[in-house]
Amino acid sequence: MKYELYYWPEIQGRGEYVRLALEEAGAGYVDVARGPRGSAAMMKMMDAHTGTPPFAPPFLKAGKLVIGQTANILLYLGDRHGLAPKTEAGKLWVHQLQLTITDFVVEIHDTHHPLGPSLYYEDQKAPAKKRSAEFWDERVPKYLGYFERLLDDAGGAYVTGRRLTYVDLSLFQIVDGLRYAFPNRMKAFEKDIPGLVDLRDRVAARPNIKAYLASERRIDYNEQGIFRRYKELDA
Ligand SMILES: N[C@@H](CCC(=O)N[C@@H](CS)C(=O)NCC(=O)O)C(=O)O
Repeated sequence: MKYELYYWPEIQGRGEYVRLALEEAGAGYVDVARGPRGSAAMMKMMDAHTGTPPFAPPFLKAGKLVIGQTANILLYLGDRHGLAPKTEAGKLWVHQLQLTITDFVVEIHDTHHPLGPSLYYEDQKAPAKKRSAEFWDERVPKYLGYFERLLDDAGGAYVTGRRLTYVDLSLFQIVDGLRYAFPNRMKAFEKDIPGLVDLRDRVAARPNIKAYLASERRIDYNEQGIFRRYKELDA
């Protein structure tokens, strides 16, 4: 079965967590909105009055299933492609971790859009600066400190131990994205998360991920996505 991924064509955004899982699994997929008339097809799926229309991208079409919400998509793919533990407790655990990453992604987004996603960044620069300072003083140490501790406690190469899960792929994206958006802050902070930095490199070196990162399928970071580089926020 060839999956259809629906996500905004110009950004990594939340679609990237799904792309990384599909790429690691070596699964066949089409990034629909990046193809001709793909964005219109994506809108049509969201406007549907039958089935399970998603509220927002990313969503994945897998045969007859249409699955929305990043963590929900990963729950599905993790099970089918060996990117999650097999036990119920293990599945719930990695899903819980992914939902925590989902919360963190919202906070990353809110560093540049603290007043709301519909307003221009230029109209919320001062609050964004304040929010970014709080983000780095309080939230990054709390979230990444948590994942660093889990990694340490697991005693293996990955967050749940010896085997890679989709959570490790997402943590790769988090560390990599923060490096892009906040190079100065990350430079100073990385000494506090040596395990996560190693994890980022370990994931980047996996053959399928390495090939993906070097391919045109990997969209470059830019100032439309979740991770945006604004010098004034990286003081
Ligand atoms: N909780 C959802 C959030 C989905 C979401 O916010 N998608 C963004 C793009 S990254 C979007 O297009 N949102 C449209 C909107 O909120 O109106 C997830 O994790 O997938």
